[in-house]
Amino acid sequence: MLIRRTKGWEIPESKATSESHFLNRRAMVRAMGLGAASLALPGQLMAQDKAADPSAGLYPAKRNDKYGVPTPMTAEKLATTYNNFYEFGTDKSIWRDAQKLEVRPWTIKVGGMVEKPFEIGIDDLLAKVQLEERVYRFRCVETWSMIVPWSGFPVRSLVELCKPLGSAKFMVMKTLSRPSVMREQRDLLYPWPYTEGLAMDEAMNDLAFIATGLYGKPLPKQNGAPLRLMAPWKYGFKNVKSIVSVEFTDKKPKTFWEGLQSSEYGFWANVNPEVAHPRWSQATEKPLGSDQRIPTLLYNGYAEFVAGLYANRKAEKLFM
Ligand SMILES: Nc1nc2c(c(=O)[nH]1)N[C@H]1C(S)=C(S)[C@@H](COP(=O)(O)O)O[C@H]1N2
Ligand SMILES: [Mo]
Repeated sequence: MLIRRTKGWEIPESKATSESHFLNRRAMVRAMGLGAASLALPGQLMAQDKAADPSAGLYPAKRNDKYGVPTPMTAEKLATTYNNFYEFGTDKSIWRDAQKLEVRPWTIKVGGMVEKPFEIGIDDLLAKVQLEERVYRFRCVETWSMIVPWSGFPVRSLVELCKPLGSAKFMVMKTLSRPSVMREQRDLLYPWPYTEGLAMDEAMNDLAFIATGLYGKPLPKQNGAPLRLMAPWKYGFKNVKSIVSVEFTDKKPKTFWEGLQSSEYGFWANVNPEVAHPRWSQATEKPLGSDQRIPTLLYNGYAEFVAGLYANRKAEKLFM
């Protein structure tokens, strides 16, 4: 029954409403029925946030180009006004609703198979890590893609702070529960909170990143402030936003998408152009802002860094 509900993710992006719709500000304002008093542009809203955000001074961070600097960069306005964040709604234009999310104070709870469970505030966490900027390719399972500069720190730095037991096999991350502003969380047919995870060797891989910034500024709320996962060799849905819980376990976690539709979305979710989604091809992708589709790359172009992780996992469904 769940799987028969028609939602945005059930159709490939190419068949969904064209994103130009979301970029026409007048159309957007009209569609949202906003009055003149609330005609703020994304840029203005973000400038206000920056003033209020105690971490604003940490950005921009020094760029690390070790994993390449793919081009062309996606326009900031596109990456920050075309989003998937189902807690706020099932269409791509949730950026404005997401501004209601308060990201201070923000506490991350660390537990499960660790030496000692603890909680840490986001600004204390930011003080303990070395921020850097990485320009990564990003590929949504719906076949749209982007190239954006994330700021943040390696997942490995977070793992080291958490001190998991040697017997832990997976790292599980969950999004905030706050139905008062994350209105879709009132719909109990979804397996909230949004849950994702990595195997420990994936979490320790150089490429696995926690993003806390975007385009040289603190992460916009719609992109998952104040911290979200960024594993660029996997489909976009792995990259859980607005994390409040990090747990270590020896059992493979059941993720949000597996809970919704396990025949189509699995745990590993590595990008592979040769393995089609049950309802559409993954061979090509449409960069945000472009009319032309381009070929999708194995592991989203990051095979040299991550293919080795899967050498002994060939029996698993690595590409869904
Ligand atoms: N909590 C949460 N995290 C999430 C999602 C979501 O709906 N909720 N959507 C995922 C999907 S499907 C994609 S493609 C990316 C989109 O990230 P972006 O909006 O920053 O481009 O976030 C991922 N992380
Ligand atoms: Mo996605």
